[in-house]
Amino acid sequence: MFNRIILHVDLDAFFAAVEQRENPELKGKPVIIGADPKGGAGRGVVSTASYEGREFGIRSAMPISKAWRLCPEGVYLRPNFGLYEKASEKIMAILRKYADKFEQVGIDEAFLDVGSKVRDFDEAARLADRMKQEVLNKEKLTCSVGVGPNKLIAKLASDYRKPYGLTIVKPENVKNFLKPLPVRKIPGIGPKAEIKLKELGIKTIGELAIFNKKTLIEMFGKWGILMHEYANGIDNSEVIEKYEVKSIGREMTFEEDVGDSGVIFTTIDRLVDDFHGELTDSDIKFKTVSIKIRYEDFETHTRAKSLQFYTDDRQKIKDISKELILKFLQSKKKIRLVGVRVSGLRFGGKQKTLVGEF
Ligand code: TTP
Ligand code: MG
Repeated sequence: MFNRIILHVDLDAFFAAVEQRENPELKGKPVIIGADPKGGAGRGVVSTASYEGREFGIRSAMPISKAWRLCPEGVYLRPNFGLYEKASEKIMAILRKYADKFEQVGIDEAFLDVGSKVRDFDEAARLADRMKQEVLNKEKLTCSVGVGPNKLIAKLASDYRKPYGLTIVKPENVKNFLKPLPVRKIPGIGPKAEIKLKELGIKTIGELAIFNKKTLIEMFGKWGILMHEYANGIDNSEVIEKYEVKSIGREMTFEEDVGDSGVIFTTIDRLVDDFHGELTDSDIKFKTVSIKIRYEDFETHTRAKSLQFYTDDRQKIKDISKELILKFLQSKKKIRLVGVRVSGLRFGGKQKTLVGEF
């Protein structure tokens, strides 16, 4: 836990910046992404605004009708999530290379543990600078980076100077960095906690840091302890690699190469029975089934079939797999391996993503 060096990266005005990149005419203009303003009568909220739009006072989550009043001359666009996701994927792939451990948070944020890549904070600053430049050169988007001894400080630091900022907070400067910041900057302190703290006479993180812990616990329970630790710059949480499940399946290498189609078919049934529970347990549906087959001479083939609809039907996976594999069973060669996989996944009603630790 000692001497960690953590980076936090956050893209600047992300949705709006991507739109400005795609359409250079929008550069330098107030671009507001969100609900349809309908000439000021629109319902719904602002997702984000370009920095030009922010000069009019427009902020994320503000009613779109209010944004319209503040800046009727702005360019109002509905979000194009597919476009932002594509940009995000490419940027994350760039950032990942700079880290020992990488944790994406949301669409435009990531934590990087760079402990073994650099020896000290000065080297970390240079690495962060190179990284920012690579994102700008390759993806034509700017990000802000914070460097600190833990995730909390790195996150607050990336937010400190924006856009295209780089803020380094060395361990010896943590206290002074935090001191003047409003308590609302601490992740988890929302408007309600802010009011409660204000009643105690606490407005800044510095005031919270020296406040009586017992009173905080009485008021907030366990969260009071954590809040006090945060205010003192303590955060031992680690950067956790997460991966998104893109497909689910199984494959099997036979002890002895197989020539009998019947054995292949029962193996397919077994493989499907083996992983099908993962789909139902996690409320996952699929659209595509693919098979893999490897002959005794290691020649390998895959084939896939996509359905018109999402399903989690077990029998369907079995039927399609057998249909796909059939033509490979006509060969005289014996089979060394078979595999079945489903992809094109849709996660439950709530669109949750499956994450796991490496
Ligand atoms: P943020 O990183 O919070 O905001 P931002 O990237 O637009 O601006 P900043 O320069 O301050 O980082 O969020 C990333 C994207 O998430 C943002 O571009 C749009 C979306 N978003 C919403 O849709 N609604 C919201 O309330 C917020 C905060 C963000
Ligand atoms: Mg951002």
